[in-house]
Amino acid sequence: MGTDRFEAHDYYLMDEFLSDEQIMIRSAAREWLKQEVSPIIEEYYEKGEFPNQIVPGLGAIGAFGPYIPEEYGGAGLDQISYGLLMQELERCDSGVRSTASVQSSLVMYPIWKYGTEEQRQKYLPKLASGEWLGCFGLTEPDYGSNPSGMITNFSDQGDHYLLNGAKMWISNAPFAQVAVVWAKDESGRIHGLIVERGMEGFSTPEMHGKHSLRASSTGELIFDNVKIPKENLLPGKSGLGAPMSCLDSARYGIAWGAIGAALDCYDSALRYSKERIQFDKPIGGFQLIQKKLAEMITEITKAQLLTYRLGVLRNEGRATTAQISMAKRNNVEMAVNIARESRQIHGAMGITNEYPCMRHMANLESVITYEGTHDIHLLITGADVTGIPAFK
Ligand code: TGC
Ligand code: FAD
Repeated sequence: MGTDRFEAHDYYLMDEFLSDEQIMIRSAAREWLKQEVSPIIEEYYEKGEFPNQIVPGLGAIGAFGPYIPEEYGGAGLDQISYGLLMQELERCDSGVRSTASVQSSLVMYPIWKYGTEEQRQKYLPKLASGEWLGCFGLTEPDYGSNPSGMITNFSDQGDHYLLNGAKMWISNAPFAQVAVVWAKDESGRIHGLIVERGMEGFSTPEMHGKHSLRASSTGELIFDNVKIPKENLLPGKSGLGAPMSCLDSARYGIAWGAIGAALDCYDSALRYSKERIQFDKPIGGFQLIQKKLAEMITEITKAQLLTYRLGVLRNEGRATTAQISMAKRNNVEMAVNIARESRQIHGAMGITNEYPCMRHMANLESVITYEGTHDIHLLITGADVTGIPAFK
């Protein structure tokens, strides 16, 4: 990829809703990404590796635990700042945003919300700085959309628990120092356990062959009679609602992140349409190209409005799971469509690593599936408006 020429687009002057602090946080993240991540992201995407060297920088811009209180090393920011950070990260690459989402909402959040004070003190500062990376194990080979069916289980052995089972499709599993794992007790109730790398019987093989989210590492978590100290259970909440509340926070971040990917695709297409000459004029002068661009910025603007309002509701503690599902579903589909249109505007160049659209397009195929598939989110909205769940 050449120099990162990204310029933000704010068609409805949404920045007027933002505080100076929020704009500053976003600018700092944007500049750091342009300098440190954009120049290397295509190379790592092609290699199929996460660029581990960016982890301290992610910690420094506040991407790990943006809304976790400062006393635990977090940035103590509001939900809109958190969203803006996710937007900037995904503007660069969904895999980079994924790492921050998992760390913040799926690892730090449950430890902060449901952990003991000792657990908070032990893990949160190291996770906030990036000294440690974490992962979140909910999905299993036979239980994806239906996590309540999970098989992974633990039994009480008096002075410790014994954990058995396997998780699959786990972001950052191959190198995470710590995993928040959801497993059933002997009565079938779901609990969160903190599992650390190095515990006997715990392995994390990497999964290969992804055509999407290639700059993020994905793996399995395998538990073969792993002894878990009793103090590693998250005592604050049990049942499926515990992991689901973490997903609310991560899905909210994805709603913002998808706008970032869409903005990058739009920005690149707009610039290309003014520079590329065919039939003696810039292709941006043809009505069919203008239709694509006009529809892109319209959809981005609608998503920005939806998501900003959701952020206000999150700040007030009023956003519902179903509202979050609506935004995740709408924005990811919007971004997928824009990535595809952007790729077409770039013609053959659109399939190369000179431009970001094909990488975003492929990444978004993961984003539309993880954290609840597109159709599961539709069913969440359906259940909310009718009062009749149609999952089973
Ligand atoms: P259901 O009967 O609806 O609910 C069971 C219990 O859970 C409670 N609950 C929630 N509580 C808090 N917040 C939420 N968002 C909640 N959603 C549900 C619910 O109240 C109930 O509690 P109780 O006390 O009455 O028992 O559950 P169900 O089994 O019918 O499933 C519903 C369904 C399908 C909507 C849900 O399970 C679902 O969303 N499935 C999708 C699974 C998913 O999103 N997995 C994501 C894995 S993590 C991931 O993908 C990370 S990607 C990382 C990256 O960014 O790289
Ligand atoms: P399935 O549940 O098997 O679904 C297959 C199809 O059936 C989908 O189209 C789905 O919409 C449809 N379907 C399922 N149930 C219904 C229904 N009731 N009604 C109608 N249609 C239905 N998980 C983690 O726990 N931690 C992670 O860090 C993590 N990272 C991931 C990273 C990547 C790159 C990917 C791709 C996935 C990751 N996941 C992670 C897993 C992800 O959450 C699951 O893939 C997702 O929840 C869907 O589960 P599944 O793939 O088993 O699909």
